[in-house]
Amino acid sequence: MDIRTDFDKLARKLYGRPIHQCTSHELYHVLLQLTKDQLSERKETDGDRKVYYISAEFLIGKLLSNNLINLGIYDEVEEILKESGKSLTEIEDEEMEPSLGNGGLGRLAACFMDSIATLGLPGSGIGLNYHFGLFKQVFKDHLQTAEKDGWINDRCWLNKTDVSYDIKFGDVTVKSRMYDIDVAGYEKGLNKLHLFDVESLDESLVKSGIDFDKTDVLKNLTLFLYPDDSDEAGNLLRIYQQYFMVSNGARLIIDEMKEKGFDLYDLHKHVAIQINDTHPTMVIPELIRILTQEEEFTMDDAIAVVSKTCAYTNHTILAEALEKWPLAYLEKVVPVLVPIIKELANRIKKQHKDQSKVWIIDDEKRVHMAHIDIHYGYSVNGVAAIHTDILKNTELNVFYKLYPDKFNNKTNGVTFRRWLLKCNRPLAAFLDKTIGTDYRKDADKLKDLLSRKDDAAVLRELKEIKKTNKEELKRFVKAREGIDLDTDSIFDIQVKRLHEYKRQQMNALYIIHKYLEIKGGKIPKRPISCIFGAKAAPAYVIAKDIIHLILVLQEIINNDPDVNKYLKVVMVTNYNVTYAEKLIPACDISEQISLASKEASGTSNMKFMLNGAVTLGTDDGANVEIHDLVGDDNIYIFGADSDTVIKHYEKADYVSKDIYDESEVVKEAVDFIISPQCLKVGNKENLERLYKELLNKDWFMTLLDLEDYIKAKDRIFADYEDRDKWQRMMLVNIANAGFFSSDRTITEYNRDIWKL
Ligand code: 26Q
Repeated sequence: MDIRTDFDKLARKLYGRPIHQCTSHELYHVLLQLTKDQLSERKETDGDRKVYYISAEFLIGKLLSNNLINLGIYDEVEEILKESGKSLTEIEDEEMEPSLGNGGLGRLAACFMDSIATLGLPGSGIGLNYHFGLFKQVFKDHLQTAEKDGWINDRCWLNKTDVSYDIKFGDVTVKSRMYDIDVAGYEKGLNKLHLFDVESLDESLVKSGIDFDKTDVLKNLTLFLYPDDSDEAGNLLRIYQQYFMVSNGARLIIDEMKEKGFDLYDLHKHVAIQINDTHPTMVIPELIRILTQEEEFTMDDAIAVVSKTCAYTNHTILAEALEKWPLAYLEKVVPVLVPIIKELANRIKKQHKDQSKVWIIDDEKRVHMAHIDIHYGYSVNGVAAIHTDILKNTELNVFYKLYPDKFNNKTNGVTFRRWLLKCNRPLAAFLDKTIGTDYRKDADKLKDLLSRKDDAAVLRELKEIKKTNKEELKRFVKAREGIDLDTDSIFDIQVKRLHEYKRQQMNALYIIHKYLEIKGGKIPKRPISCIFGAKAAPAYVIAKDIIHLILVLQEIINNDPDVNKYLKVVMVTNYNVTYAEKLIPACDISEQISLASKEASGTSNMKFMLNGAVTLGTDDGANVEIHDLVGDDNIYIFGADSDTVIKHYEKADYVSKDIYDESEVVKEAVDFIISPQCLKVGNKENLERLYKELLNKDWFMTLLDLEDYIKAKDRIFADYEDRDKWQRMMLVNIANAGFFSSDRTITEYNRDIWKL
């Protein structure tokens, strides 16, 4: 097949013009069609045993470039466009980003789909077709505001199917429709992401911002990703969404079993269902319900089969993030599941009479979704070594004692197609030239780079690539934010959801410290650019206050002529996958500073490492494994370790005010939050609330690690000046990143859990 001919033919067919006369907008449409045609020529990977990855989030990001890479036609298309005076980057700007996820968990699901396809495994994703993904973030008066972020139009990747089900809720029956997105593997393989939608949806319900009438599920069920869960209506809608997702999924799975002529008693032999966090947990009672009520299974048989089919992944130890739904909510939304859930709960209660910690329904009549997964699933996995250890030894210890064999670790990974080949073309080209192209399919081959760690030419080239990527980011940030970055400065980047445990506030306190130092005449050797990207949940008050503080600092520092030559602060607007693809390749210092024990894994830490940034982090999540791989000399670790932190929580002996009183450095930084300078630019209410939070509560122990953080950060900035040493650190990080390929992760899921 000849891409050039097809491309040109399609342009003439759709627009009556050759490629060079089409606009970028038109060319996007042509390329979308061309790519869809190419995808339709691949046969879906099939087999007698298949995994269904059910997830409330698939943060897929833009797909055009990624598909071109995986289809092996990226270079050719780029060349053809170049000849017509166009660039693929320009055309990519025309694509809307589907933000169908909040952060790590959703992006992980997208990386996993890419790897499942690439490894040639039979598997489908099952999720929801939100019409508006995560809100679009806009800053007004140094505060975050939220707007709707639509992505569905006649030029998107969705393909309508003829699969449709009637989904019955307590009060209403909703007709579903399945849409598919093709997921191409690298060079070969094709799998499907099935996204279920509501036929009767009404987008016009959304008035201003992200507010909408939450009462009529027929019209709003798939309108938004996780609507506000701060009120009862929001919580109920979330349960409607979850049941809608799993009921459609369960029906699809059973239909596919029947179509292939398999006996439903053999469900566990042909199907593995991976439950991504507790959001899809209701698939367990729903399958049991269908088997007992529609397929004449006994309760014992249904439970036995389903328990051998479902596997659960845990992504957090934060108690507040573990779903516990009031039984009354379930009675209202899904009354048909309640008798099943009660039956499942009773069996456990009978077996473990005096161990109420493992019960499914607690004294307050709340249903612990994770407990359903653990008792009635065959595998429980954490997402990084330390996280799984904490689950086993602390958080889920009672369950671990009951079912030691169910527990296993699967350290997260990221797809190198998007997070290297696509987002960092210069680095990929350099690797091709230096170690050959084998690493593209076998990420461990990146280790071959280690033999070149003293090769001056290689190190110089790495430095130049970083510089090129910084220039690229500089252009992007200038266009988006109107802020000038100095590409000779150190790019210090923290991008992730805003959460107190991730401690963006600690980074902000460092910036205050540095600002005051510079004001006092202590000038850094090299300018520093502190870059943030983060969205706060609309109902998370303190998180929004932290964004406010960072925006206030941005205003003060960037406009202070004494300081802005040496220090800049940028909080990028609407951080998303597209922005990540620009930021990560340009980064020098990767900020991974969560309170030890709290970040289950992190995945941006892996992407940064792969792109030649050096980690500044706590021994938490996958940082621990990065540390093991690169050794003490190629990472900067600071702060209290997880055992110390866990002990503080057990003893309840952490008092932030004591640290504030004892340390002049800490006091000075914290006080600045409510200084006249900040209050002149920002709001008293937001700044005072944050100040008081840090002094009187500081649940995630910011002040505990602040001094050590300042020391580590000054050390890393000093080391940056030894340019040879720094470039060698970059190289060692890239060379050791192979372990974090999601191909490795999926190979392990398959070896230990799915056995496809
Ligand atoms: C729960 C109840 C009600 C409303 C919302 C939620 C909810 C929504 C999203 C709970 C959790 C999430 C997302 C969690 C998440 O992204 N966790 C991250 O998962 C990554 C992949 O495993 C890890 O790398 C991160 O450490 C973890 O924070």
